[in-house]
Amino acid sequence: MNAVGPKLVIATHNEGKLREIRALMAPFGIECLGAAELDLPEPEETGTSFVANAELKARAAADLAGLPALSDDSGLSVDALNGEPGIHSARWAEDEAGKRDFGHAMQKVEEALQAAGPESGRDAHFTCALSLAWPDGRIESFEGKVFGHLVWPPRGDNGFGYDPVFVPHGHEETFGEMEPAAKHAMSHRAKAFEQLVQWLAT
Ligand code: ITT
Repeated sequence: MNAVGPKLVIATHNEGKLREIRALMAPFGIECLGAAELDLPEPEETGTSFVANAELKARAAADLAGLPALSDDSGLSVDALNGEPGIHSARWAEDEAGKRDFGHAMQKVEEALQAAGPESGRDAHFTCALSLAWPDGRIESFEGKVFGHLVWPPRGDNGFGYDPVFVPHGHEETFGEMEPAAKHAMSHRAKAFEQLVQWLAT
């Protein structure tokens, strides 16, 4: 049995992710500390994959806090845009001053899709890489994906980021319209989390 408790750093500065990871962790009775609570800096994401970026965030937090740390690197990949924004999903939302606006990011994705033309389709998927790092150097990573299509205009105020334009396959509501529990039952984050939990149980 692999163990992480009793305290785990959730190595993210994104409140939407923190809320979802806390909900997924709730049944396990582990005290979750957010990176902001511990005043941890945001490391520069220099990796070229979701897993590489998740690993550098988890490693930095575990080393600084001296506690096990769980990080999340995630994003939206659009088929017609050769997988962009992908690992650059947060950057697509930044204005010239570096402030994030996901209304702006969704608009940019829509404009790029329109430019690609209708024959390119509107298929997209979310990916989530979760990495769990320990202060002693151990690190484990897990990846989950959810496939669907993009709609326009954005719909719903739940979730965060690109949720209002993403409809998972087999559903009609966007992640922004779904109740949080419905998103947690099928999301990229939930799928990565399932693998993490299975690994913890081995
Ligand atoms: P941390 O690095 O501090 O965790 P971040 O927001 O910078 O926070 P990422 O680099 O992983 O995180 O950026 C991924 C972006 O992709 C994120 O800002 C979201 O807007 C978007 N994203 C990730 N998961 C999402 C989800 O479940 N629903 C909607 N958008 C999501």
